[in-house]
Formats: sequence, structure tokens, C-alpha cells
Amino acid sequence: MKRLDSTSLNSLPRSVIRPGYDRSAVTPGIVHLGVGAFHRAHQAVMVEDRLAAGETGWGIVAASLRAADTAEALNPQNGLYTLGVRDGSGTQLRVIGAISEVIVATSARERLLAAMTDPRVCIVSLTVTEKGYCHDPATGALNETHPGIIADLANPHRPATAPGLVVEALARRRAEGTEPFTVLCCDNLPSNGVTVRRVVSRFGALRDPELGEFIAGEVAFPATMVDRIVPATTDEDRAMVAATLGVRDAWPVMSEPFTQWVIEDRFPAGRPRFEDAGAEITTDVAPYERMKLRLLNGTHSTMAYLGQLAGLETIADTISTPTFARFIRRLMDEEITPTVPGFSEDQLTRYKDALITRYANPALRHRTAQIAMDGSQKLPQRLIGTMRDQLAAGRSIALLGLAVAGFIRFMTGTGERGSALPINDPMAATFSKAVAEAGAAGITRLPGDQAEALAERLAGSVLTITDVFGETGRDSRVRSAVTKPLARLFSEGALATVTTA
Ligand code: CS2
Repeated sequence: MKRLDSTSLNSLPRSVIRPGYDRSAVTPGIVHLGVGAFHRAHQAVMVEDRLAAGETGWGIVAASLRAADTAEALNPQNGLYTLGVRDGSGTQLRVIGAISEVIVATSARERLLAAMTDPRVCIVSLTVTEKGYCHDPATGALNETHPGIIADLANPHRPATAPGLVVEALARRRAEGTEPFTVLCCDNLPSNGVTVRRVVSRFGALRDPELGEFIAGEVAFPATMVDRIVPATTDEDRAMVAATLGVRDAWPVMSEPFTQWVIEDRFPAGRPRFEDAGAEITTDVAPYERMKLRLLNGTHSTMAYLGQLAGLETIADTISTPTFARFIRRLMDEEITPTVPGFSEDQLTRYKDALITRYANPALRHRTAQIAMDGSQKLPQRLIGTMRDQLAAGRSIALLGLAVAGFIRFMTGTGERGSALPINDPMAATFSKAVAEAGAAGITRLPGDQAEALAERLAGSVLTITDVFGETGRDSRVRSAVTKPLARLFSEGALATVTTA
């Protein structure tokens, strides 16, 4: 079957939306680092709308930091790919043309740096996942012992990490007398603008104190809250898209209908009118970010770990299990909502109702194993900060304790029936050491008293991993709120523990 590319656009079926503008007139305005499915279903779609509306100076040059797979899929397609928006009633397909090419940083570093130093490029945006910033997740500071950071500091003109690339490009622009670009973080980090500014300017300062000052003083790092559920693409998705399009798309992306982007308006070098593409432009992103990270991502991670333990494959499977639905709603209402200021009760209720509906979308098949990835980088902003705030206000953390216990039980690597759990985490070695020290490796189920003793040891050794749990993990109230449900996870299993939480 012929591949999707510029020459096939005219022969696509009528139902498929396609770029209705002259792509050859588009010039680059944005370089995007981390061209995964999320970016392609979120920011790139809003940029596409602005290109179609005539703002042709904002084309995207995209980059992958390591893997060549997206470049191999999209470049032969002239950057084109299909977005499938799914709900219970079907899938609406749209071919997106906002990305002109995908550069692989490892094999074409100079080409990427040239794009980043192009004076027409005013925004460098990023979705490199939490771990891509090479920071300490509990404190948000640059991890100066990170192997990638050490390597980039030793070879600053040939960087491979996101902070290294951004700093080298900013240094080159400065040397050439080109205004700095705005750094637009679109990852689920807490205070993502401030955090990335801290990490990037620290990296700059380690290269040269004056460069660090320049970055902290002259470069804008607006905060954003990004939201759209975009499960990993499957081969069935590819087959469905090919059957509808009549041409083969090597890497379409599938998402839910919902999309939200809240952006702090700080773009000294200019920006597209994102607000005309549905984004919310504001002076303070913090309340939105907290609401989203804690209510959505916090419960997502909770369902991922406890769902994995209970043998539930997707978020829809998990939320349609009545005891899970009850538990997740109580977790939201009783222990997360009190830590989410800035919205009326009514607004929060509507937000939570909408989340439950989004989770239940049967067409998405968002896998719990996918969300379980990189938990060490996600937990602080999703669950631990919530615990800390609840404790400071003298409120309960019992349900949060079960959520964290689910994560710890998952990190033992062995499921309730003895199967291997899909651990995919940059701190896997640290966790497996703590698990081994507690004697928890390979355990499936245990009788009550043995489960209690094991939970004591395991909570003790894991909660003191301060890179993840910070000081909160050393609090005796946290220790006990986690130990009790952890024991029950070993003795009764996840489903029973959730049912009687
Ligand atoms: C998910 C997020 O994989 C994960 O960790 O929680 O990717 C989530 O789907 C998005 O943040 C939704 O906007």
C-alpha cells in the first residue's frame, strides 16, 4: 500500500480533515524537542489550526532526542501524520501538516542546533517526559550527578540532553546576537516554567556563571498546563487508519476528544494566537496545574499501580470496576480536593465528573502499564505533595496511603499471581535494591502476620528514598498510612484492599 505523503492528500476520502493551507508557504517558528504521541495530538494540532488560519510563520521543526523511530515514520511522509479522535461513537480522522520534518538529535545534532538558532524560531517547546529534564524529582533541582549532565558539561558544544541542547542553542544565539527563544515546557512537572528555568539556568551556570545569569535574566519560561489523554498507538490503530485513508500511515496517533492547554502569557519573542485555537491564556497557571496534576495524574497513577496489581489492563477496565470507581472518587473528594485551591466547589465537581467520564472512554484502551512507567519521576507531584499538604492541614492521608502502597507493591516487580510486573523506571535499580533489602523480591501473597512484618520492612526501606519521597517519606504518619494498606496488599490482594479502603 502506498504511503501517506503530500502527493496523497488530494485522494483521501472526504470524511478525513486535511491541511487546507499551502504547506510550502509555511516557515519555521517553533522547534519542538520530544516529538512523541502527546505533542502530535496536542500542541501540534493547535499550531495546525493557526497555520490554517494564516499564521504561517509558526511551522514546527520537531526533534527526537534519541530514538529514530518517529523520524523514520514521519520524514518519508513529508511530516504528515493522522490524528484519530475517539469516543464511543467512532473515530474522526484528521491529517496534520504542522510538522515539516523530524530531526534525530543523536545523529544530526548540528542540524538540530542550526534549527534552534534560526532567528525565525521564537519558541523551543518540550515534551521530553519528566525524566528528560535530568532533575531531582523531589526538589526540582538539576541532578548534577546525572550521567547525561556530566557528559554534556564535559562536551557542552555537543550536547545530548534537553538542558544541554537548550543551553547550547541559547549560547550560540547570544554569540550571534540573535534574541533568545522562549522555552515552553509542556510536560507534567510541578511549576513547569519555574522548574525548567531552574534546571536550564543551573546547567548554564555550570558551563559559565555569566551564561547562567543571562538565561535566568533574559530567557522566558512560561508555565503551562497540558491535558489530553493519548494512549500509545497500536497496530490495530495503524490498520484502521490505513483502511480508512487508503494509504499507509506508519505512525498515526489516537486521542480522546478532550483537549486543554493553559498557558502563561510570557512570550517576549512572540507567539501564535493559541487562544484562537482553543488554548486558555492566563497570568497564573498554578491553580490549573495543581488541579490537573493532583486530580487527574494523581488518580491515573493510583489506578495504574493498583490496577496492574488487580490484573486490570486499561484505565477504562479499572474505572468500570465498581469498587475502584468508588475508591477513586473518594480519593479525589476526600483527600485531593482539599489541597486544590482556586476553584469553586461546583467547578471542581464538574472537573471530577468529567475526569471519570474521560477515564471510562471505552474506545481509548489506555493501558495501566503505560501510565505505571517512570513512577519515581511522577509520584512527587502527583501524590506526595498532596500527602504533605493534607498532613500540614491535619487531615487524613489514609486513601493516599493506599495509593502510595500500590506503587511500592508494584515496584517489587512480582504480581499477585507470580507474573513479572512491567517496571520501566530510571530509578529501577535503587528500588530493586530497597526491595531486596526488605526481603520483598518475588513475594506474591503472604498470611496476615508475615505480610505485616514485610510491609514494615519494605515501607521503611522504600520511603527513605528521598529523591522521590523527600522529607515526607520520613514522617511517621506517612509510614503508618502506607504500611497498613501495604500489608493488606500482600495478604488480601489489590481488589479486596481497594474494596474495603
Ligand atoms: C498519564 C499522562 O502516562 C501518564 O503518566 O498520567 O500521560 C496523562 O494521560 C496526561 O497527562 C493527560 O493529560
